[in-house]
Amino acid sequence: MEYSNRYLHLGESIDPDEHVICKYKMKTDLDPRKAAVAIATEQSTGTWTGISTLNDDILEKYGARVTDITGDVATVAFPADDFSIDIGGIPQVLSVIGGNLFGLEALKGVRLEDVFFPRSILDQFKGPKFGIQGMRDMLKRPEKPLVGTIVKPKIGLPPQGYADYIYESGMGGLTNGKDDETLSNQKFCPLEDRVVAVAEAIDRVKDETGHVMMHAINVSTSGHQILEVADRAQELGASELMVDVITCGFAAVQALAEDPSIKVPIHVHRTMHGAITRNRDHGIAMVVFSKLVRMCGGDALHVGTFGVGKMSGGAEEDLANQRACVATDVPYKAVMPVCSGGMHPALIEPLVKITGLDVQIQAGGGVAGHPGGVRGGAKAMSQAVDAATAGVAFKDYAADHKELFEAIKKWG
Ligand code: CAP
Ligand code: MG
Repeated sequence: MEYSNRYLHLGESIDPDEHVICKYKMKTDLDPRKAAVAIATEQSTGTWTGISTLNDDILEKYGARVTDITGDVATVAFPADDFSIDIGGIPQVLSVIGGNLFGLEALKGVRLEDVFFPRSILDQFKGPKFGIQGMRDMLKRPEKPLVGTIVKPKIGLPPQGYADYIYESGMGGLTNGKDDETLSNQKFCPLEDRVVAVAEAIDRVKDETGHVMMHAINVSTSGHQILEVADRAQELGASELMVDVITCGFAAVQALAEDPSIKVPIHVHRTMHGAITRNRDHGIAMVVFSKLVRMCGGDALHVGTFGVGKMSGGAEEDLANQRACVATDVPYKAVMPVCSGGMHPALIEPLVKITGLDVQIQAGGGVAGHPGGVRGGAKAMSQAVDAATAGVAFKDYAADHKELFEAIKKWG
């Protein structure tokens, strides 16, 4: 390999309005400058050897620049002109900042830790249509955390049994329901039948109690069908749509969010992200995906449970995701951060101390596993959220709230 030091610009100051700036954590036996140059070269104007077709003008205008190496983290700045958003979009962005570099022999491991986009690129995306405020308005829930469930078992229930679960959840005070990521259009629960039955259940809850709820129908599917499936679900009464961003792609989130006929929020699940984000020495940090989801228009996004639930992640990574959802330095509405995975009522007190109130907390097992059934679990979750909002200690609140008491007894 012949890597040219012409990509090395240590100490040079870079205009953040003209560049996409990436932080790469590197594991290498080489001089870290060589490893960083390998990234800058491969991902911009170069290849593994010097080439006669690369002139100074092209290198100067489009070559990436390694501007800093601190410890094992290299900063690489890509000129904004290296990117093509009108045609290309996030797939093209990812092929630059997160493409071939992961396979380079020069690096034993490399992790894209963070990315910063210039305004000229951010302005080419629309961000969420609803986001935190829009969802709160729709749910008539101005202040408290949203509280939801993932219907469990994740597969197997027929449409009516499924809708009964949502009815019980709504009667117990939950604001949100959602399909699990593996539920789609299986024979035991066809999507159209499920949408209709769930919409009826939500209407019944509203008629009987005035309580408003939404449920995200999983429309994750092949690219050529996703808009059609989403339109059909909405037409039949879906109040929210769910898409799996890693398996369907960022372009799928953007296609749904930017379709003018879609008038409901988009809940973004991230199944399979752990294959890319979990290894601290290789892959892409979730915060990068969180930023891209916001650009593409996801209204709610799974950010992890800050170390309290069942999935790996941890407070630091999850805080970065939460910040990416709500930061005010980008021209978009704030995304609702969703905490899911092993949650149950007794975990809400420590969670809300970290997250604050602008969050959607949801539990599958933590609702359906309650001794009082789904309604009991929903009530316990709602009580836990009420206590956390009021800043009352759970143990005290549980003294006169039976369902929360039972949840703490089982899981606390
Ligand atoms: C939660 C969940 C979600 C996870 C995924 C599940 O169910 O529906 O898919 O939250 O993790 O099937 O595990 P439980 P993440 O409440 O029963 O655990 O949000 O971190 O992507
Ligand atoms: Mg799930």
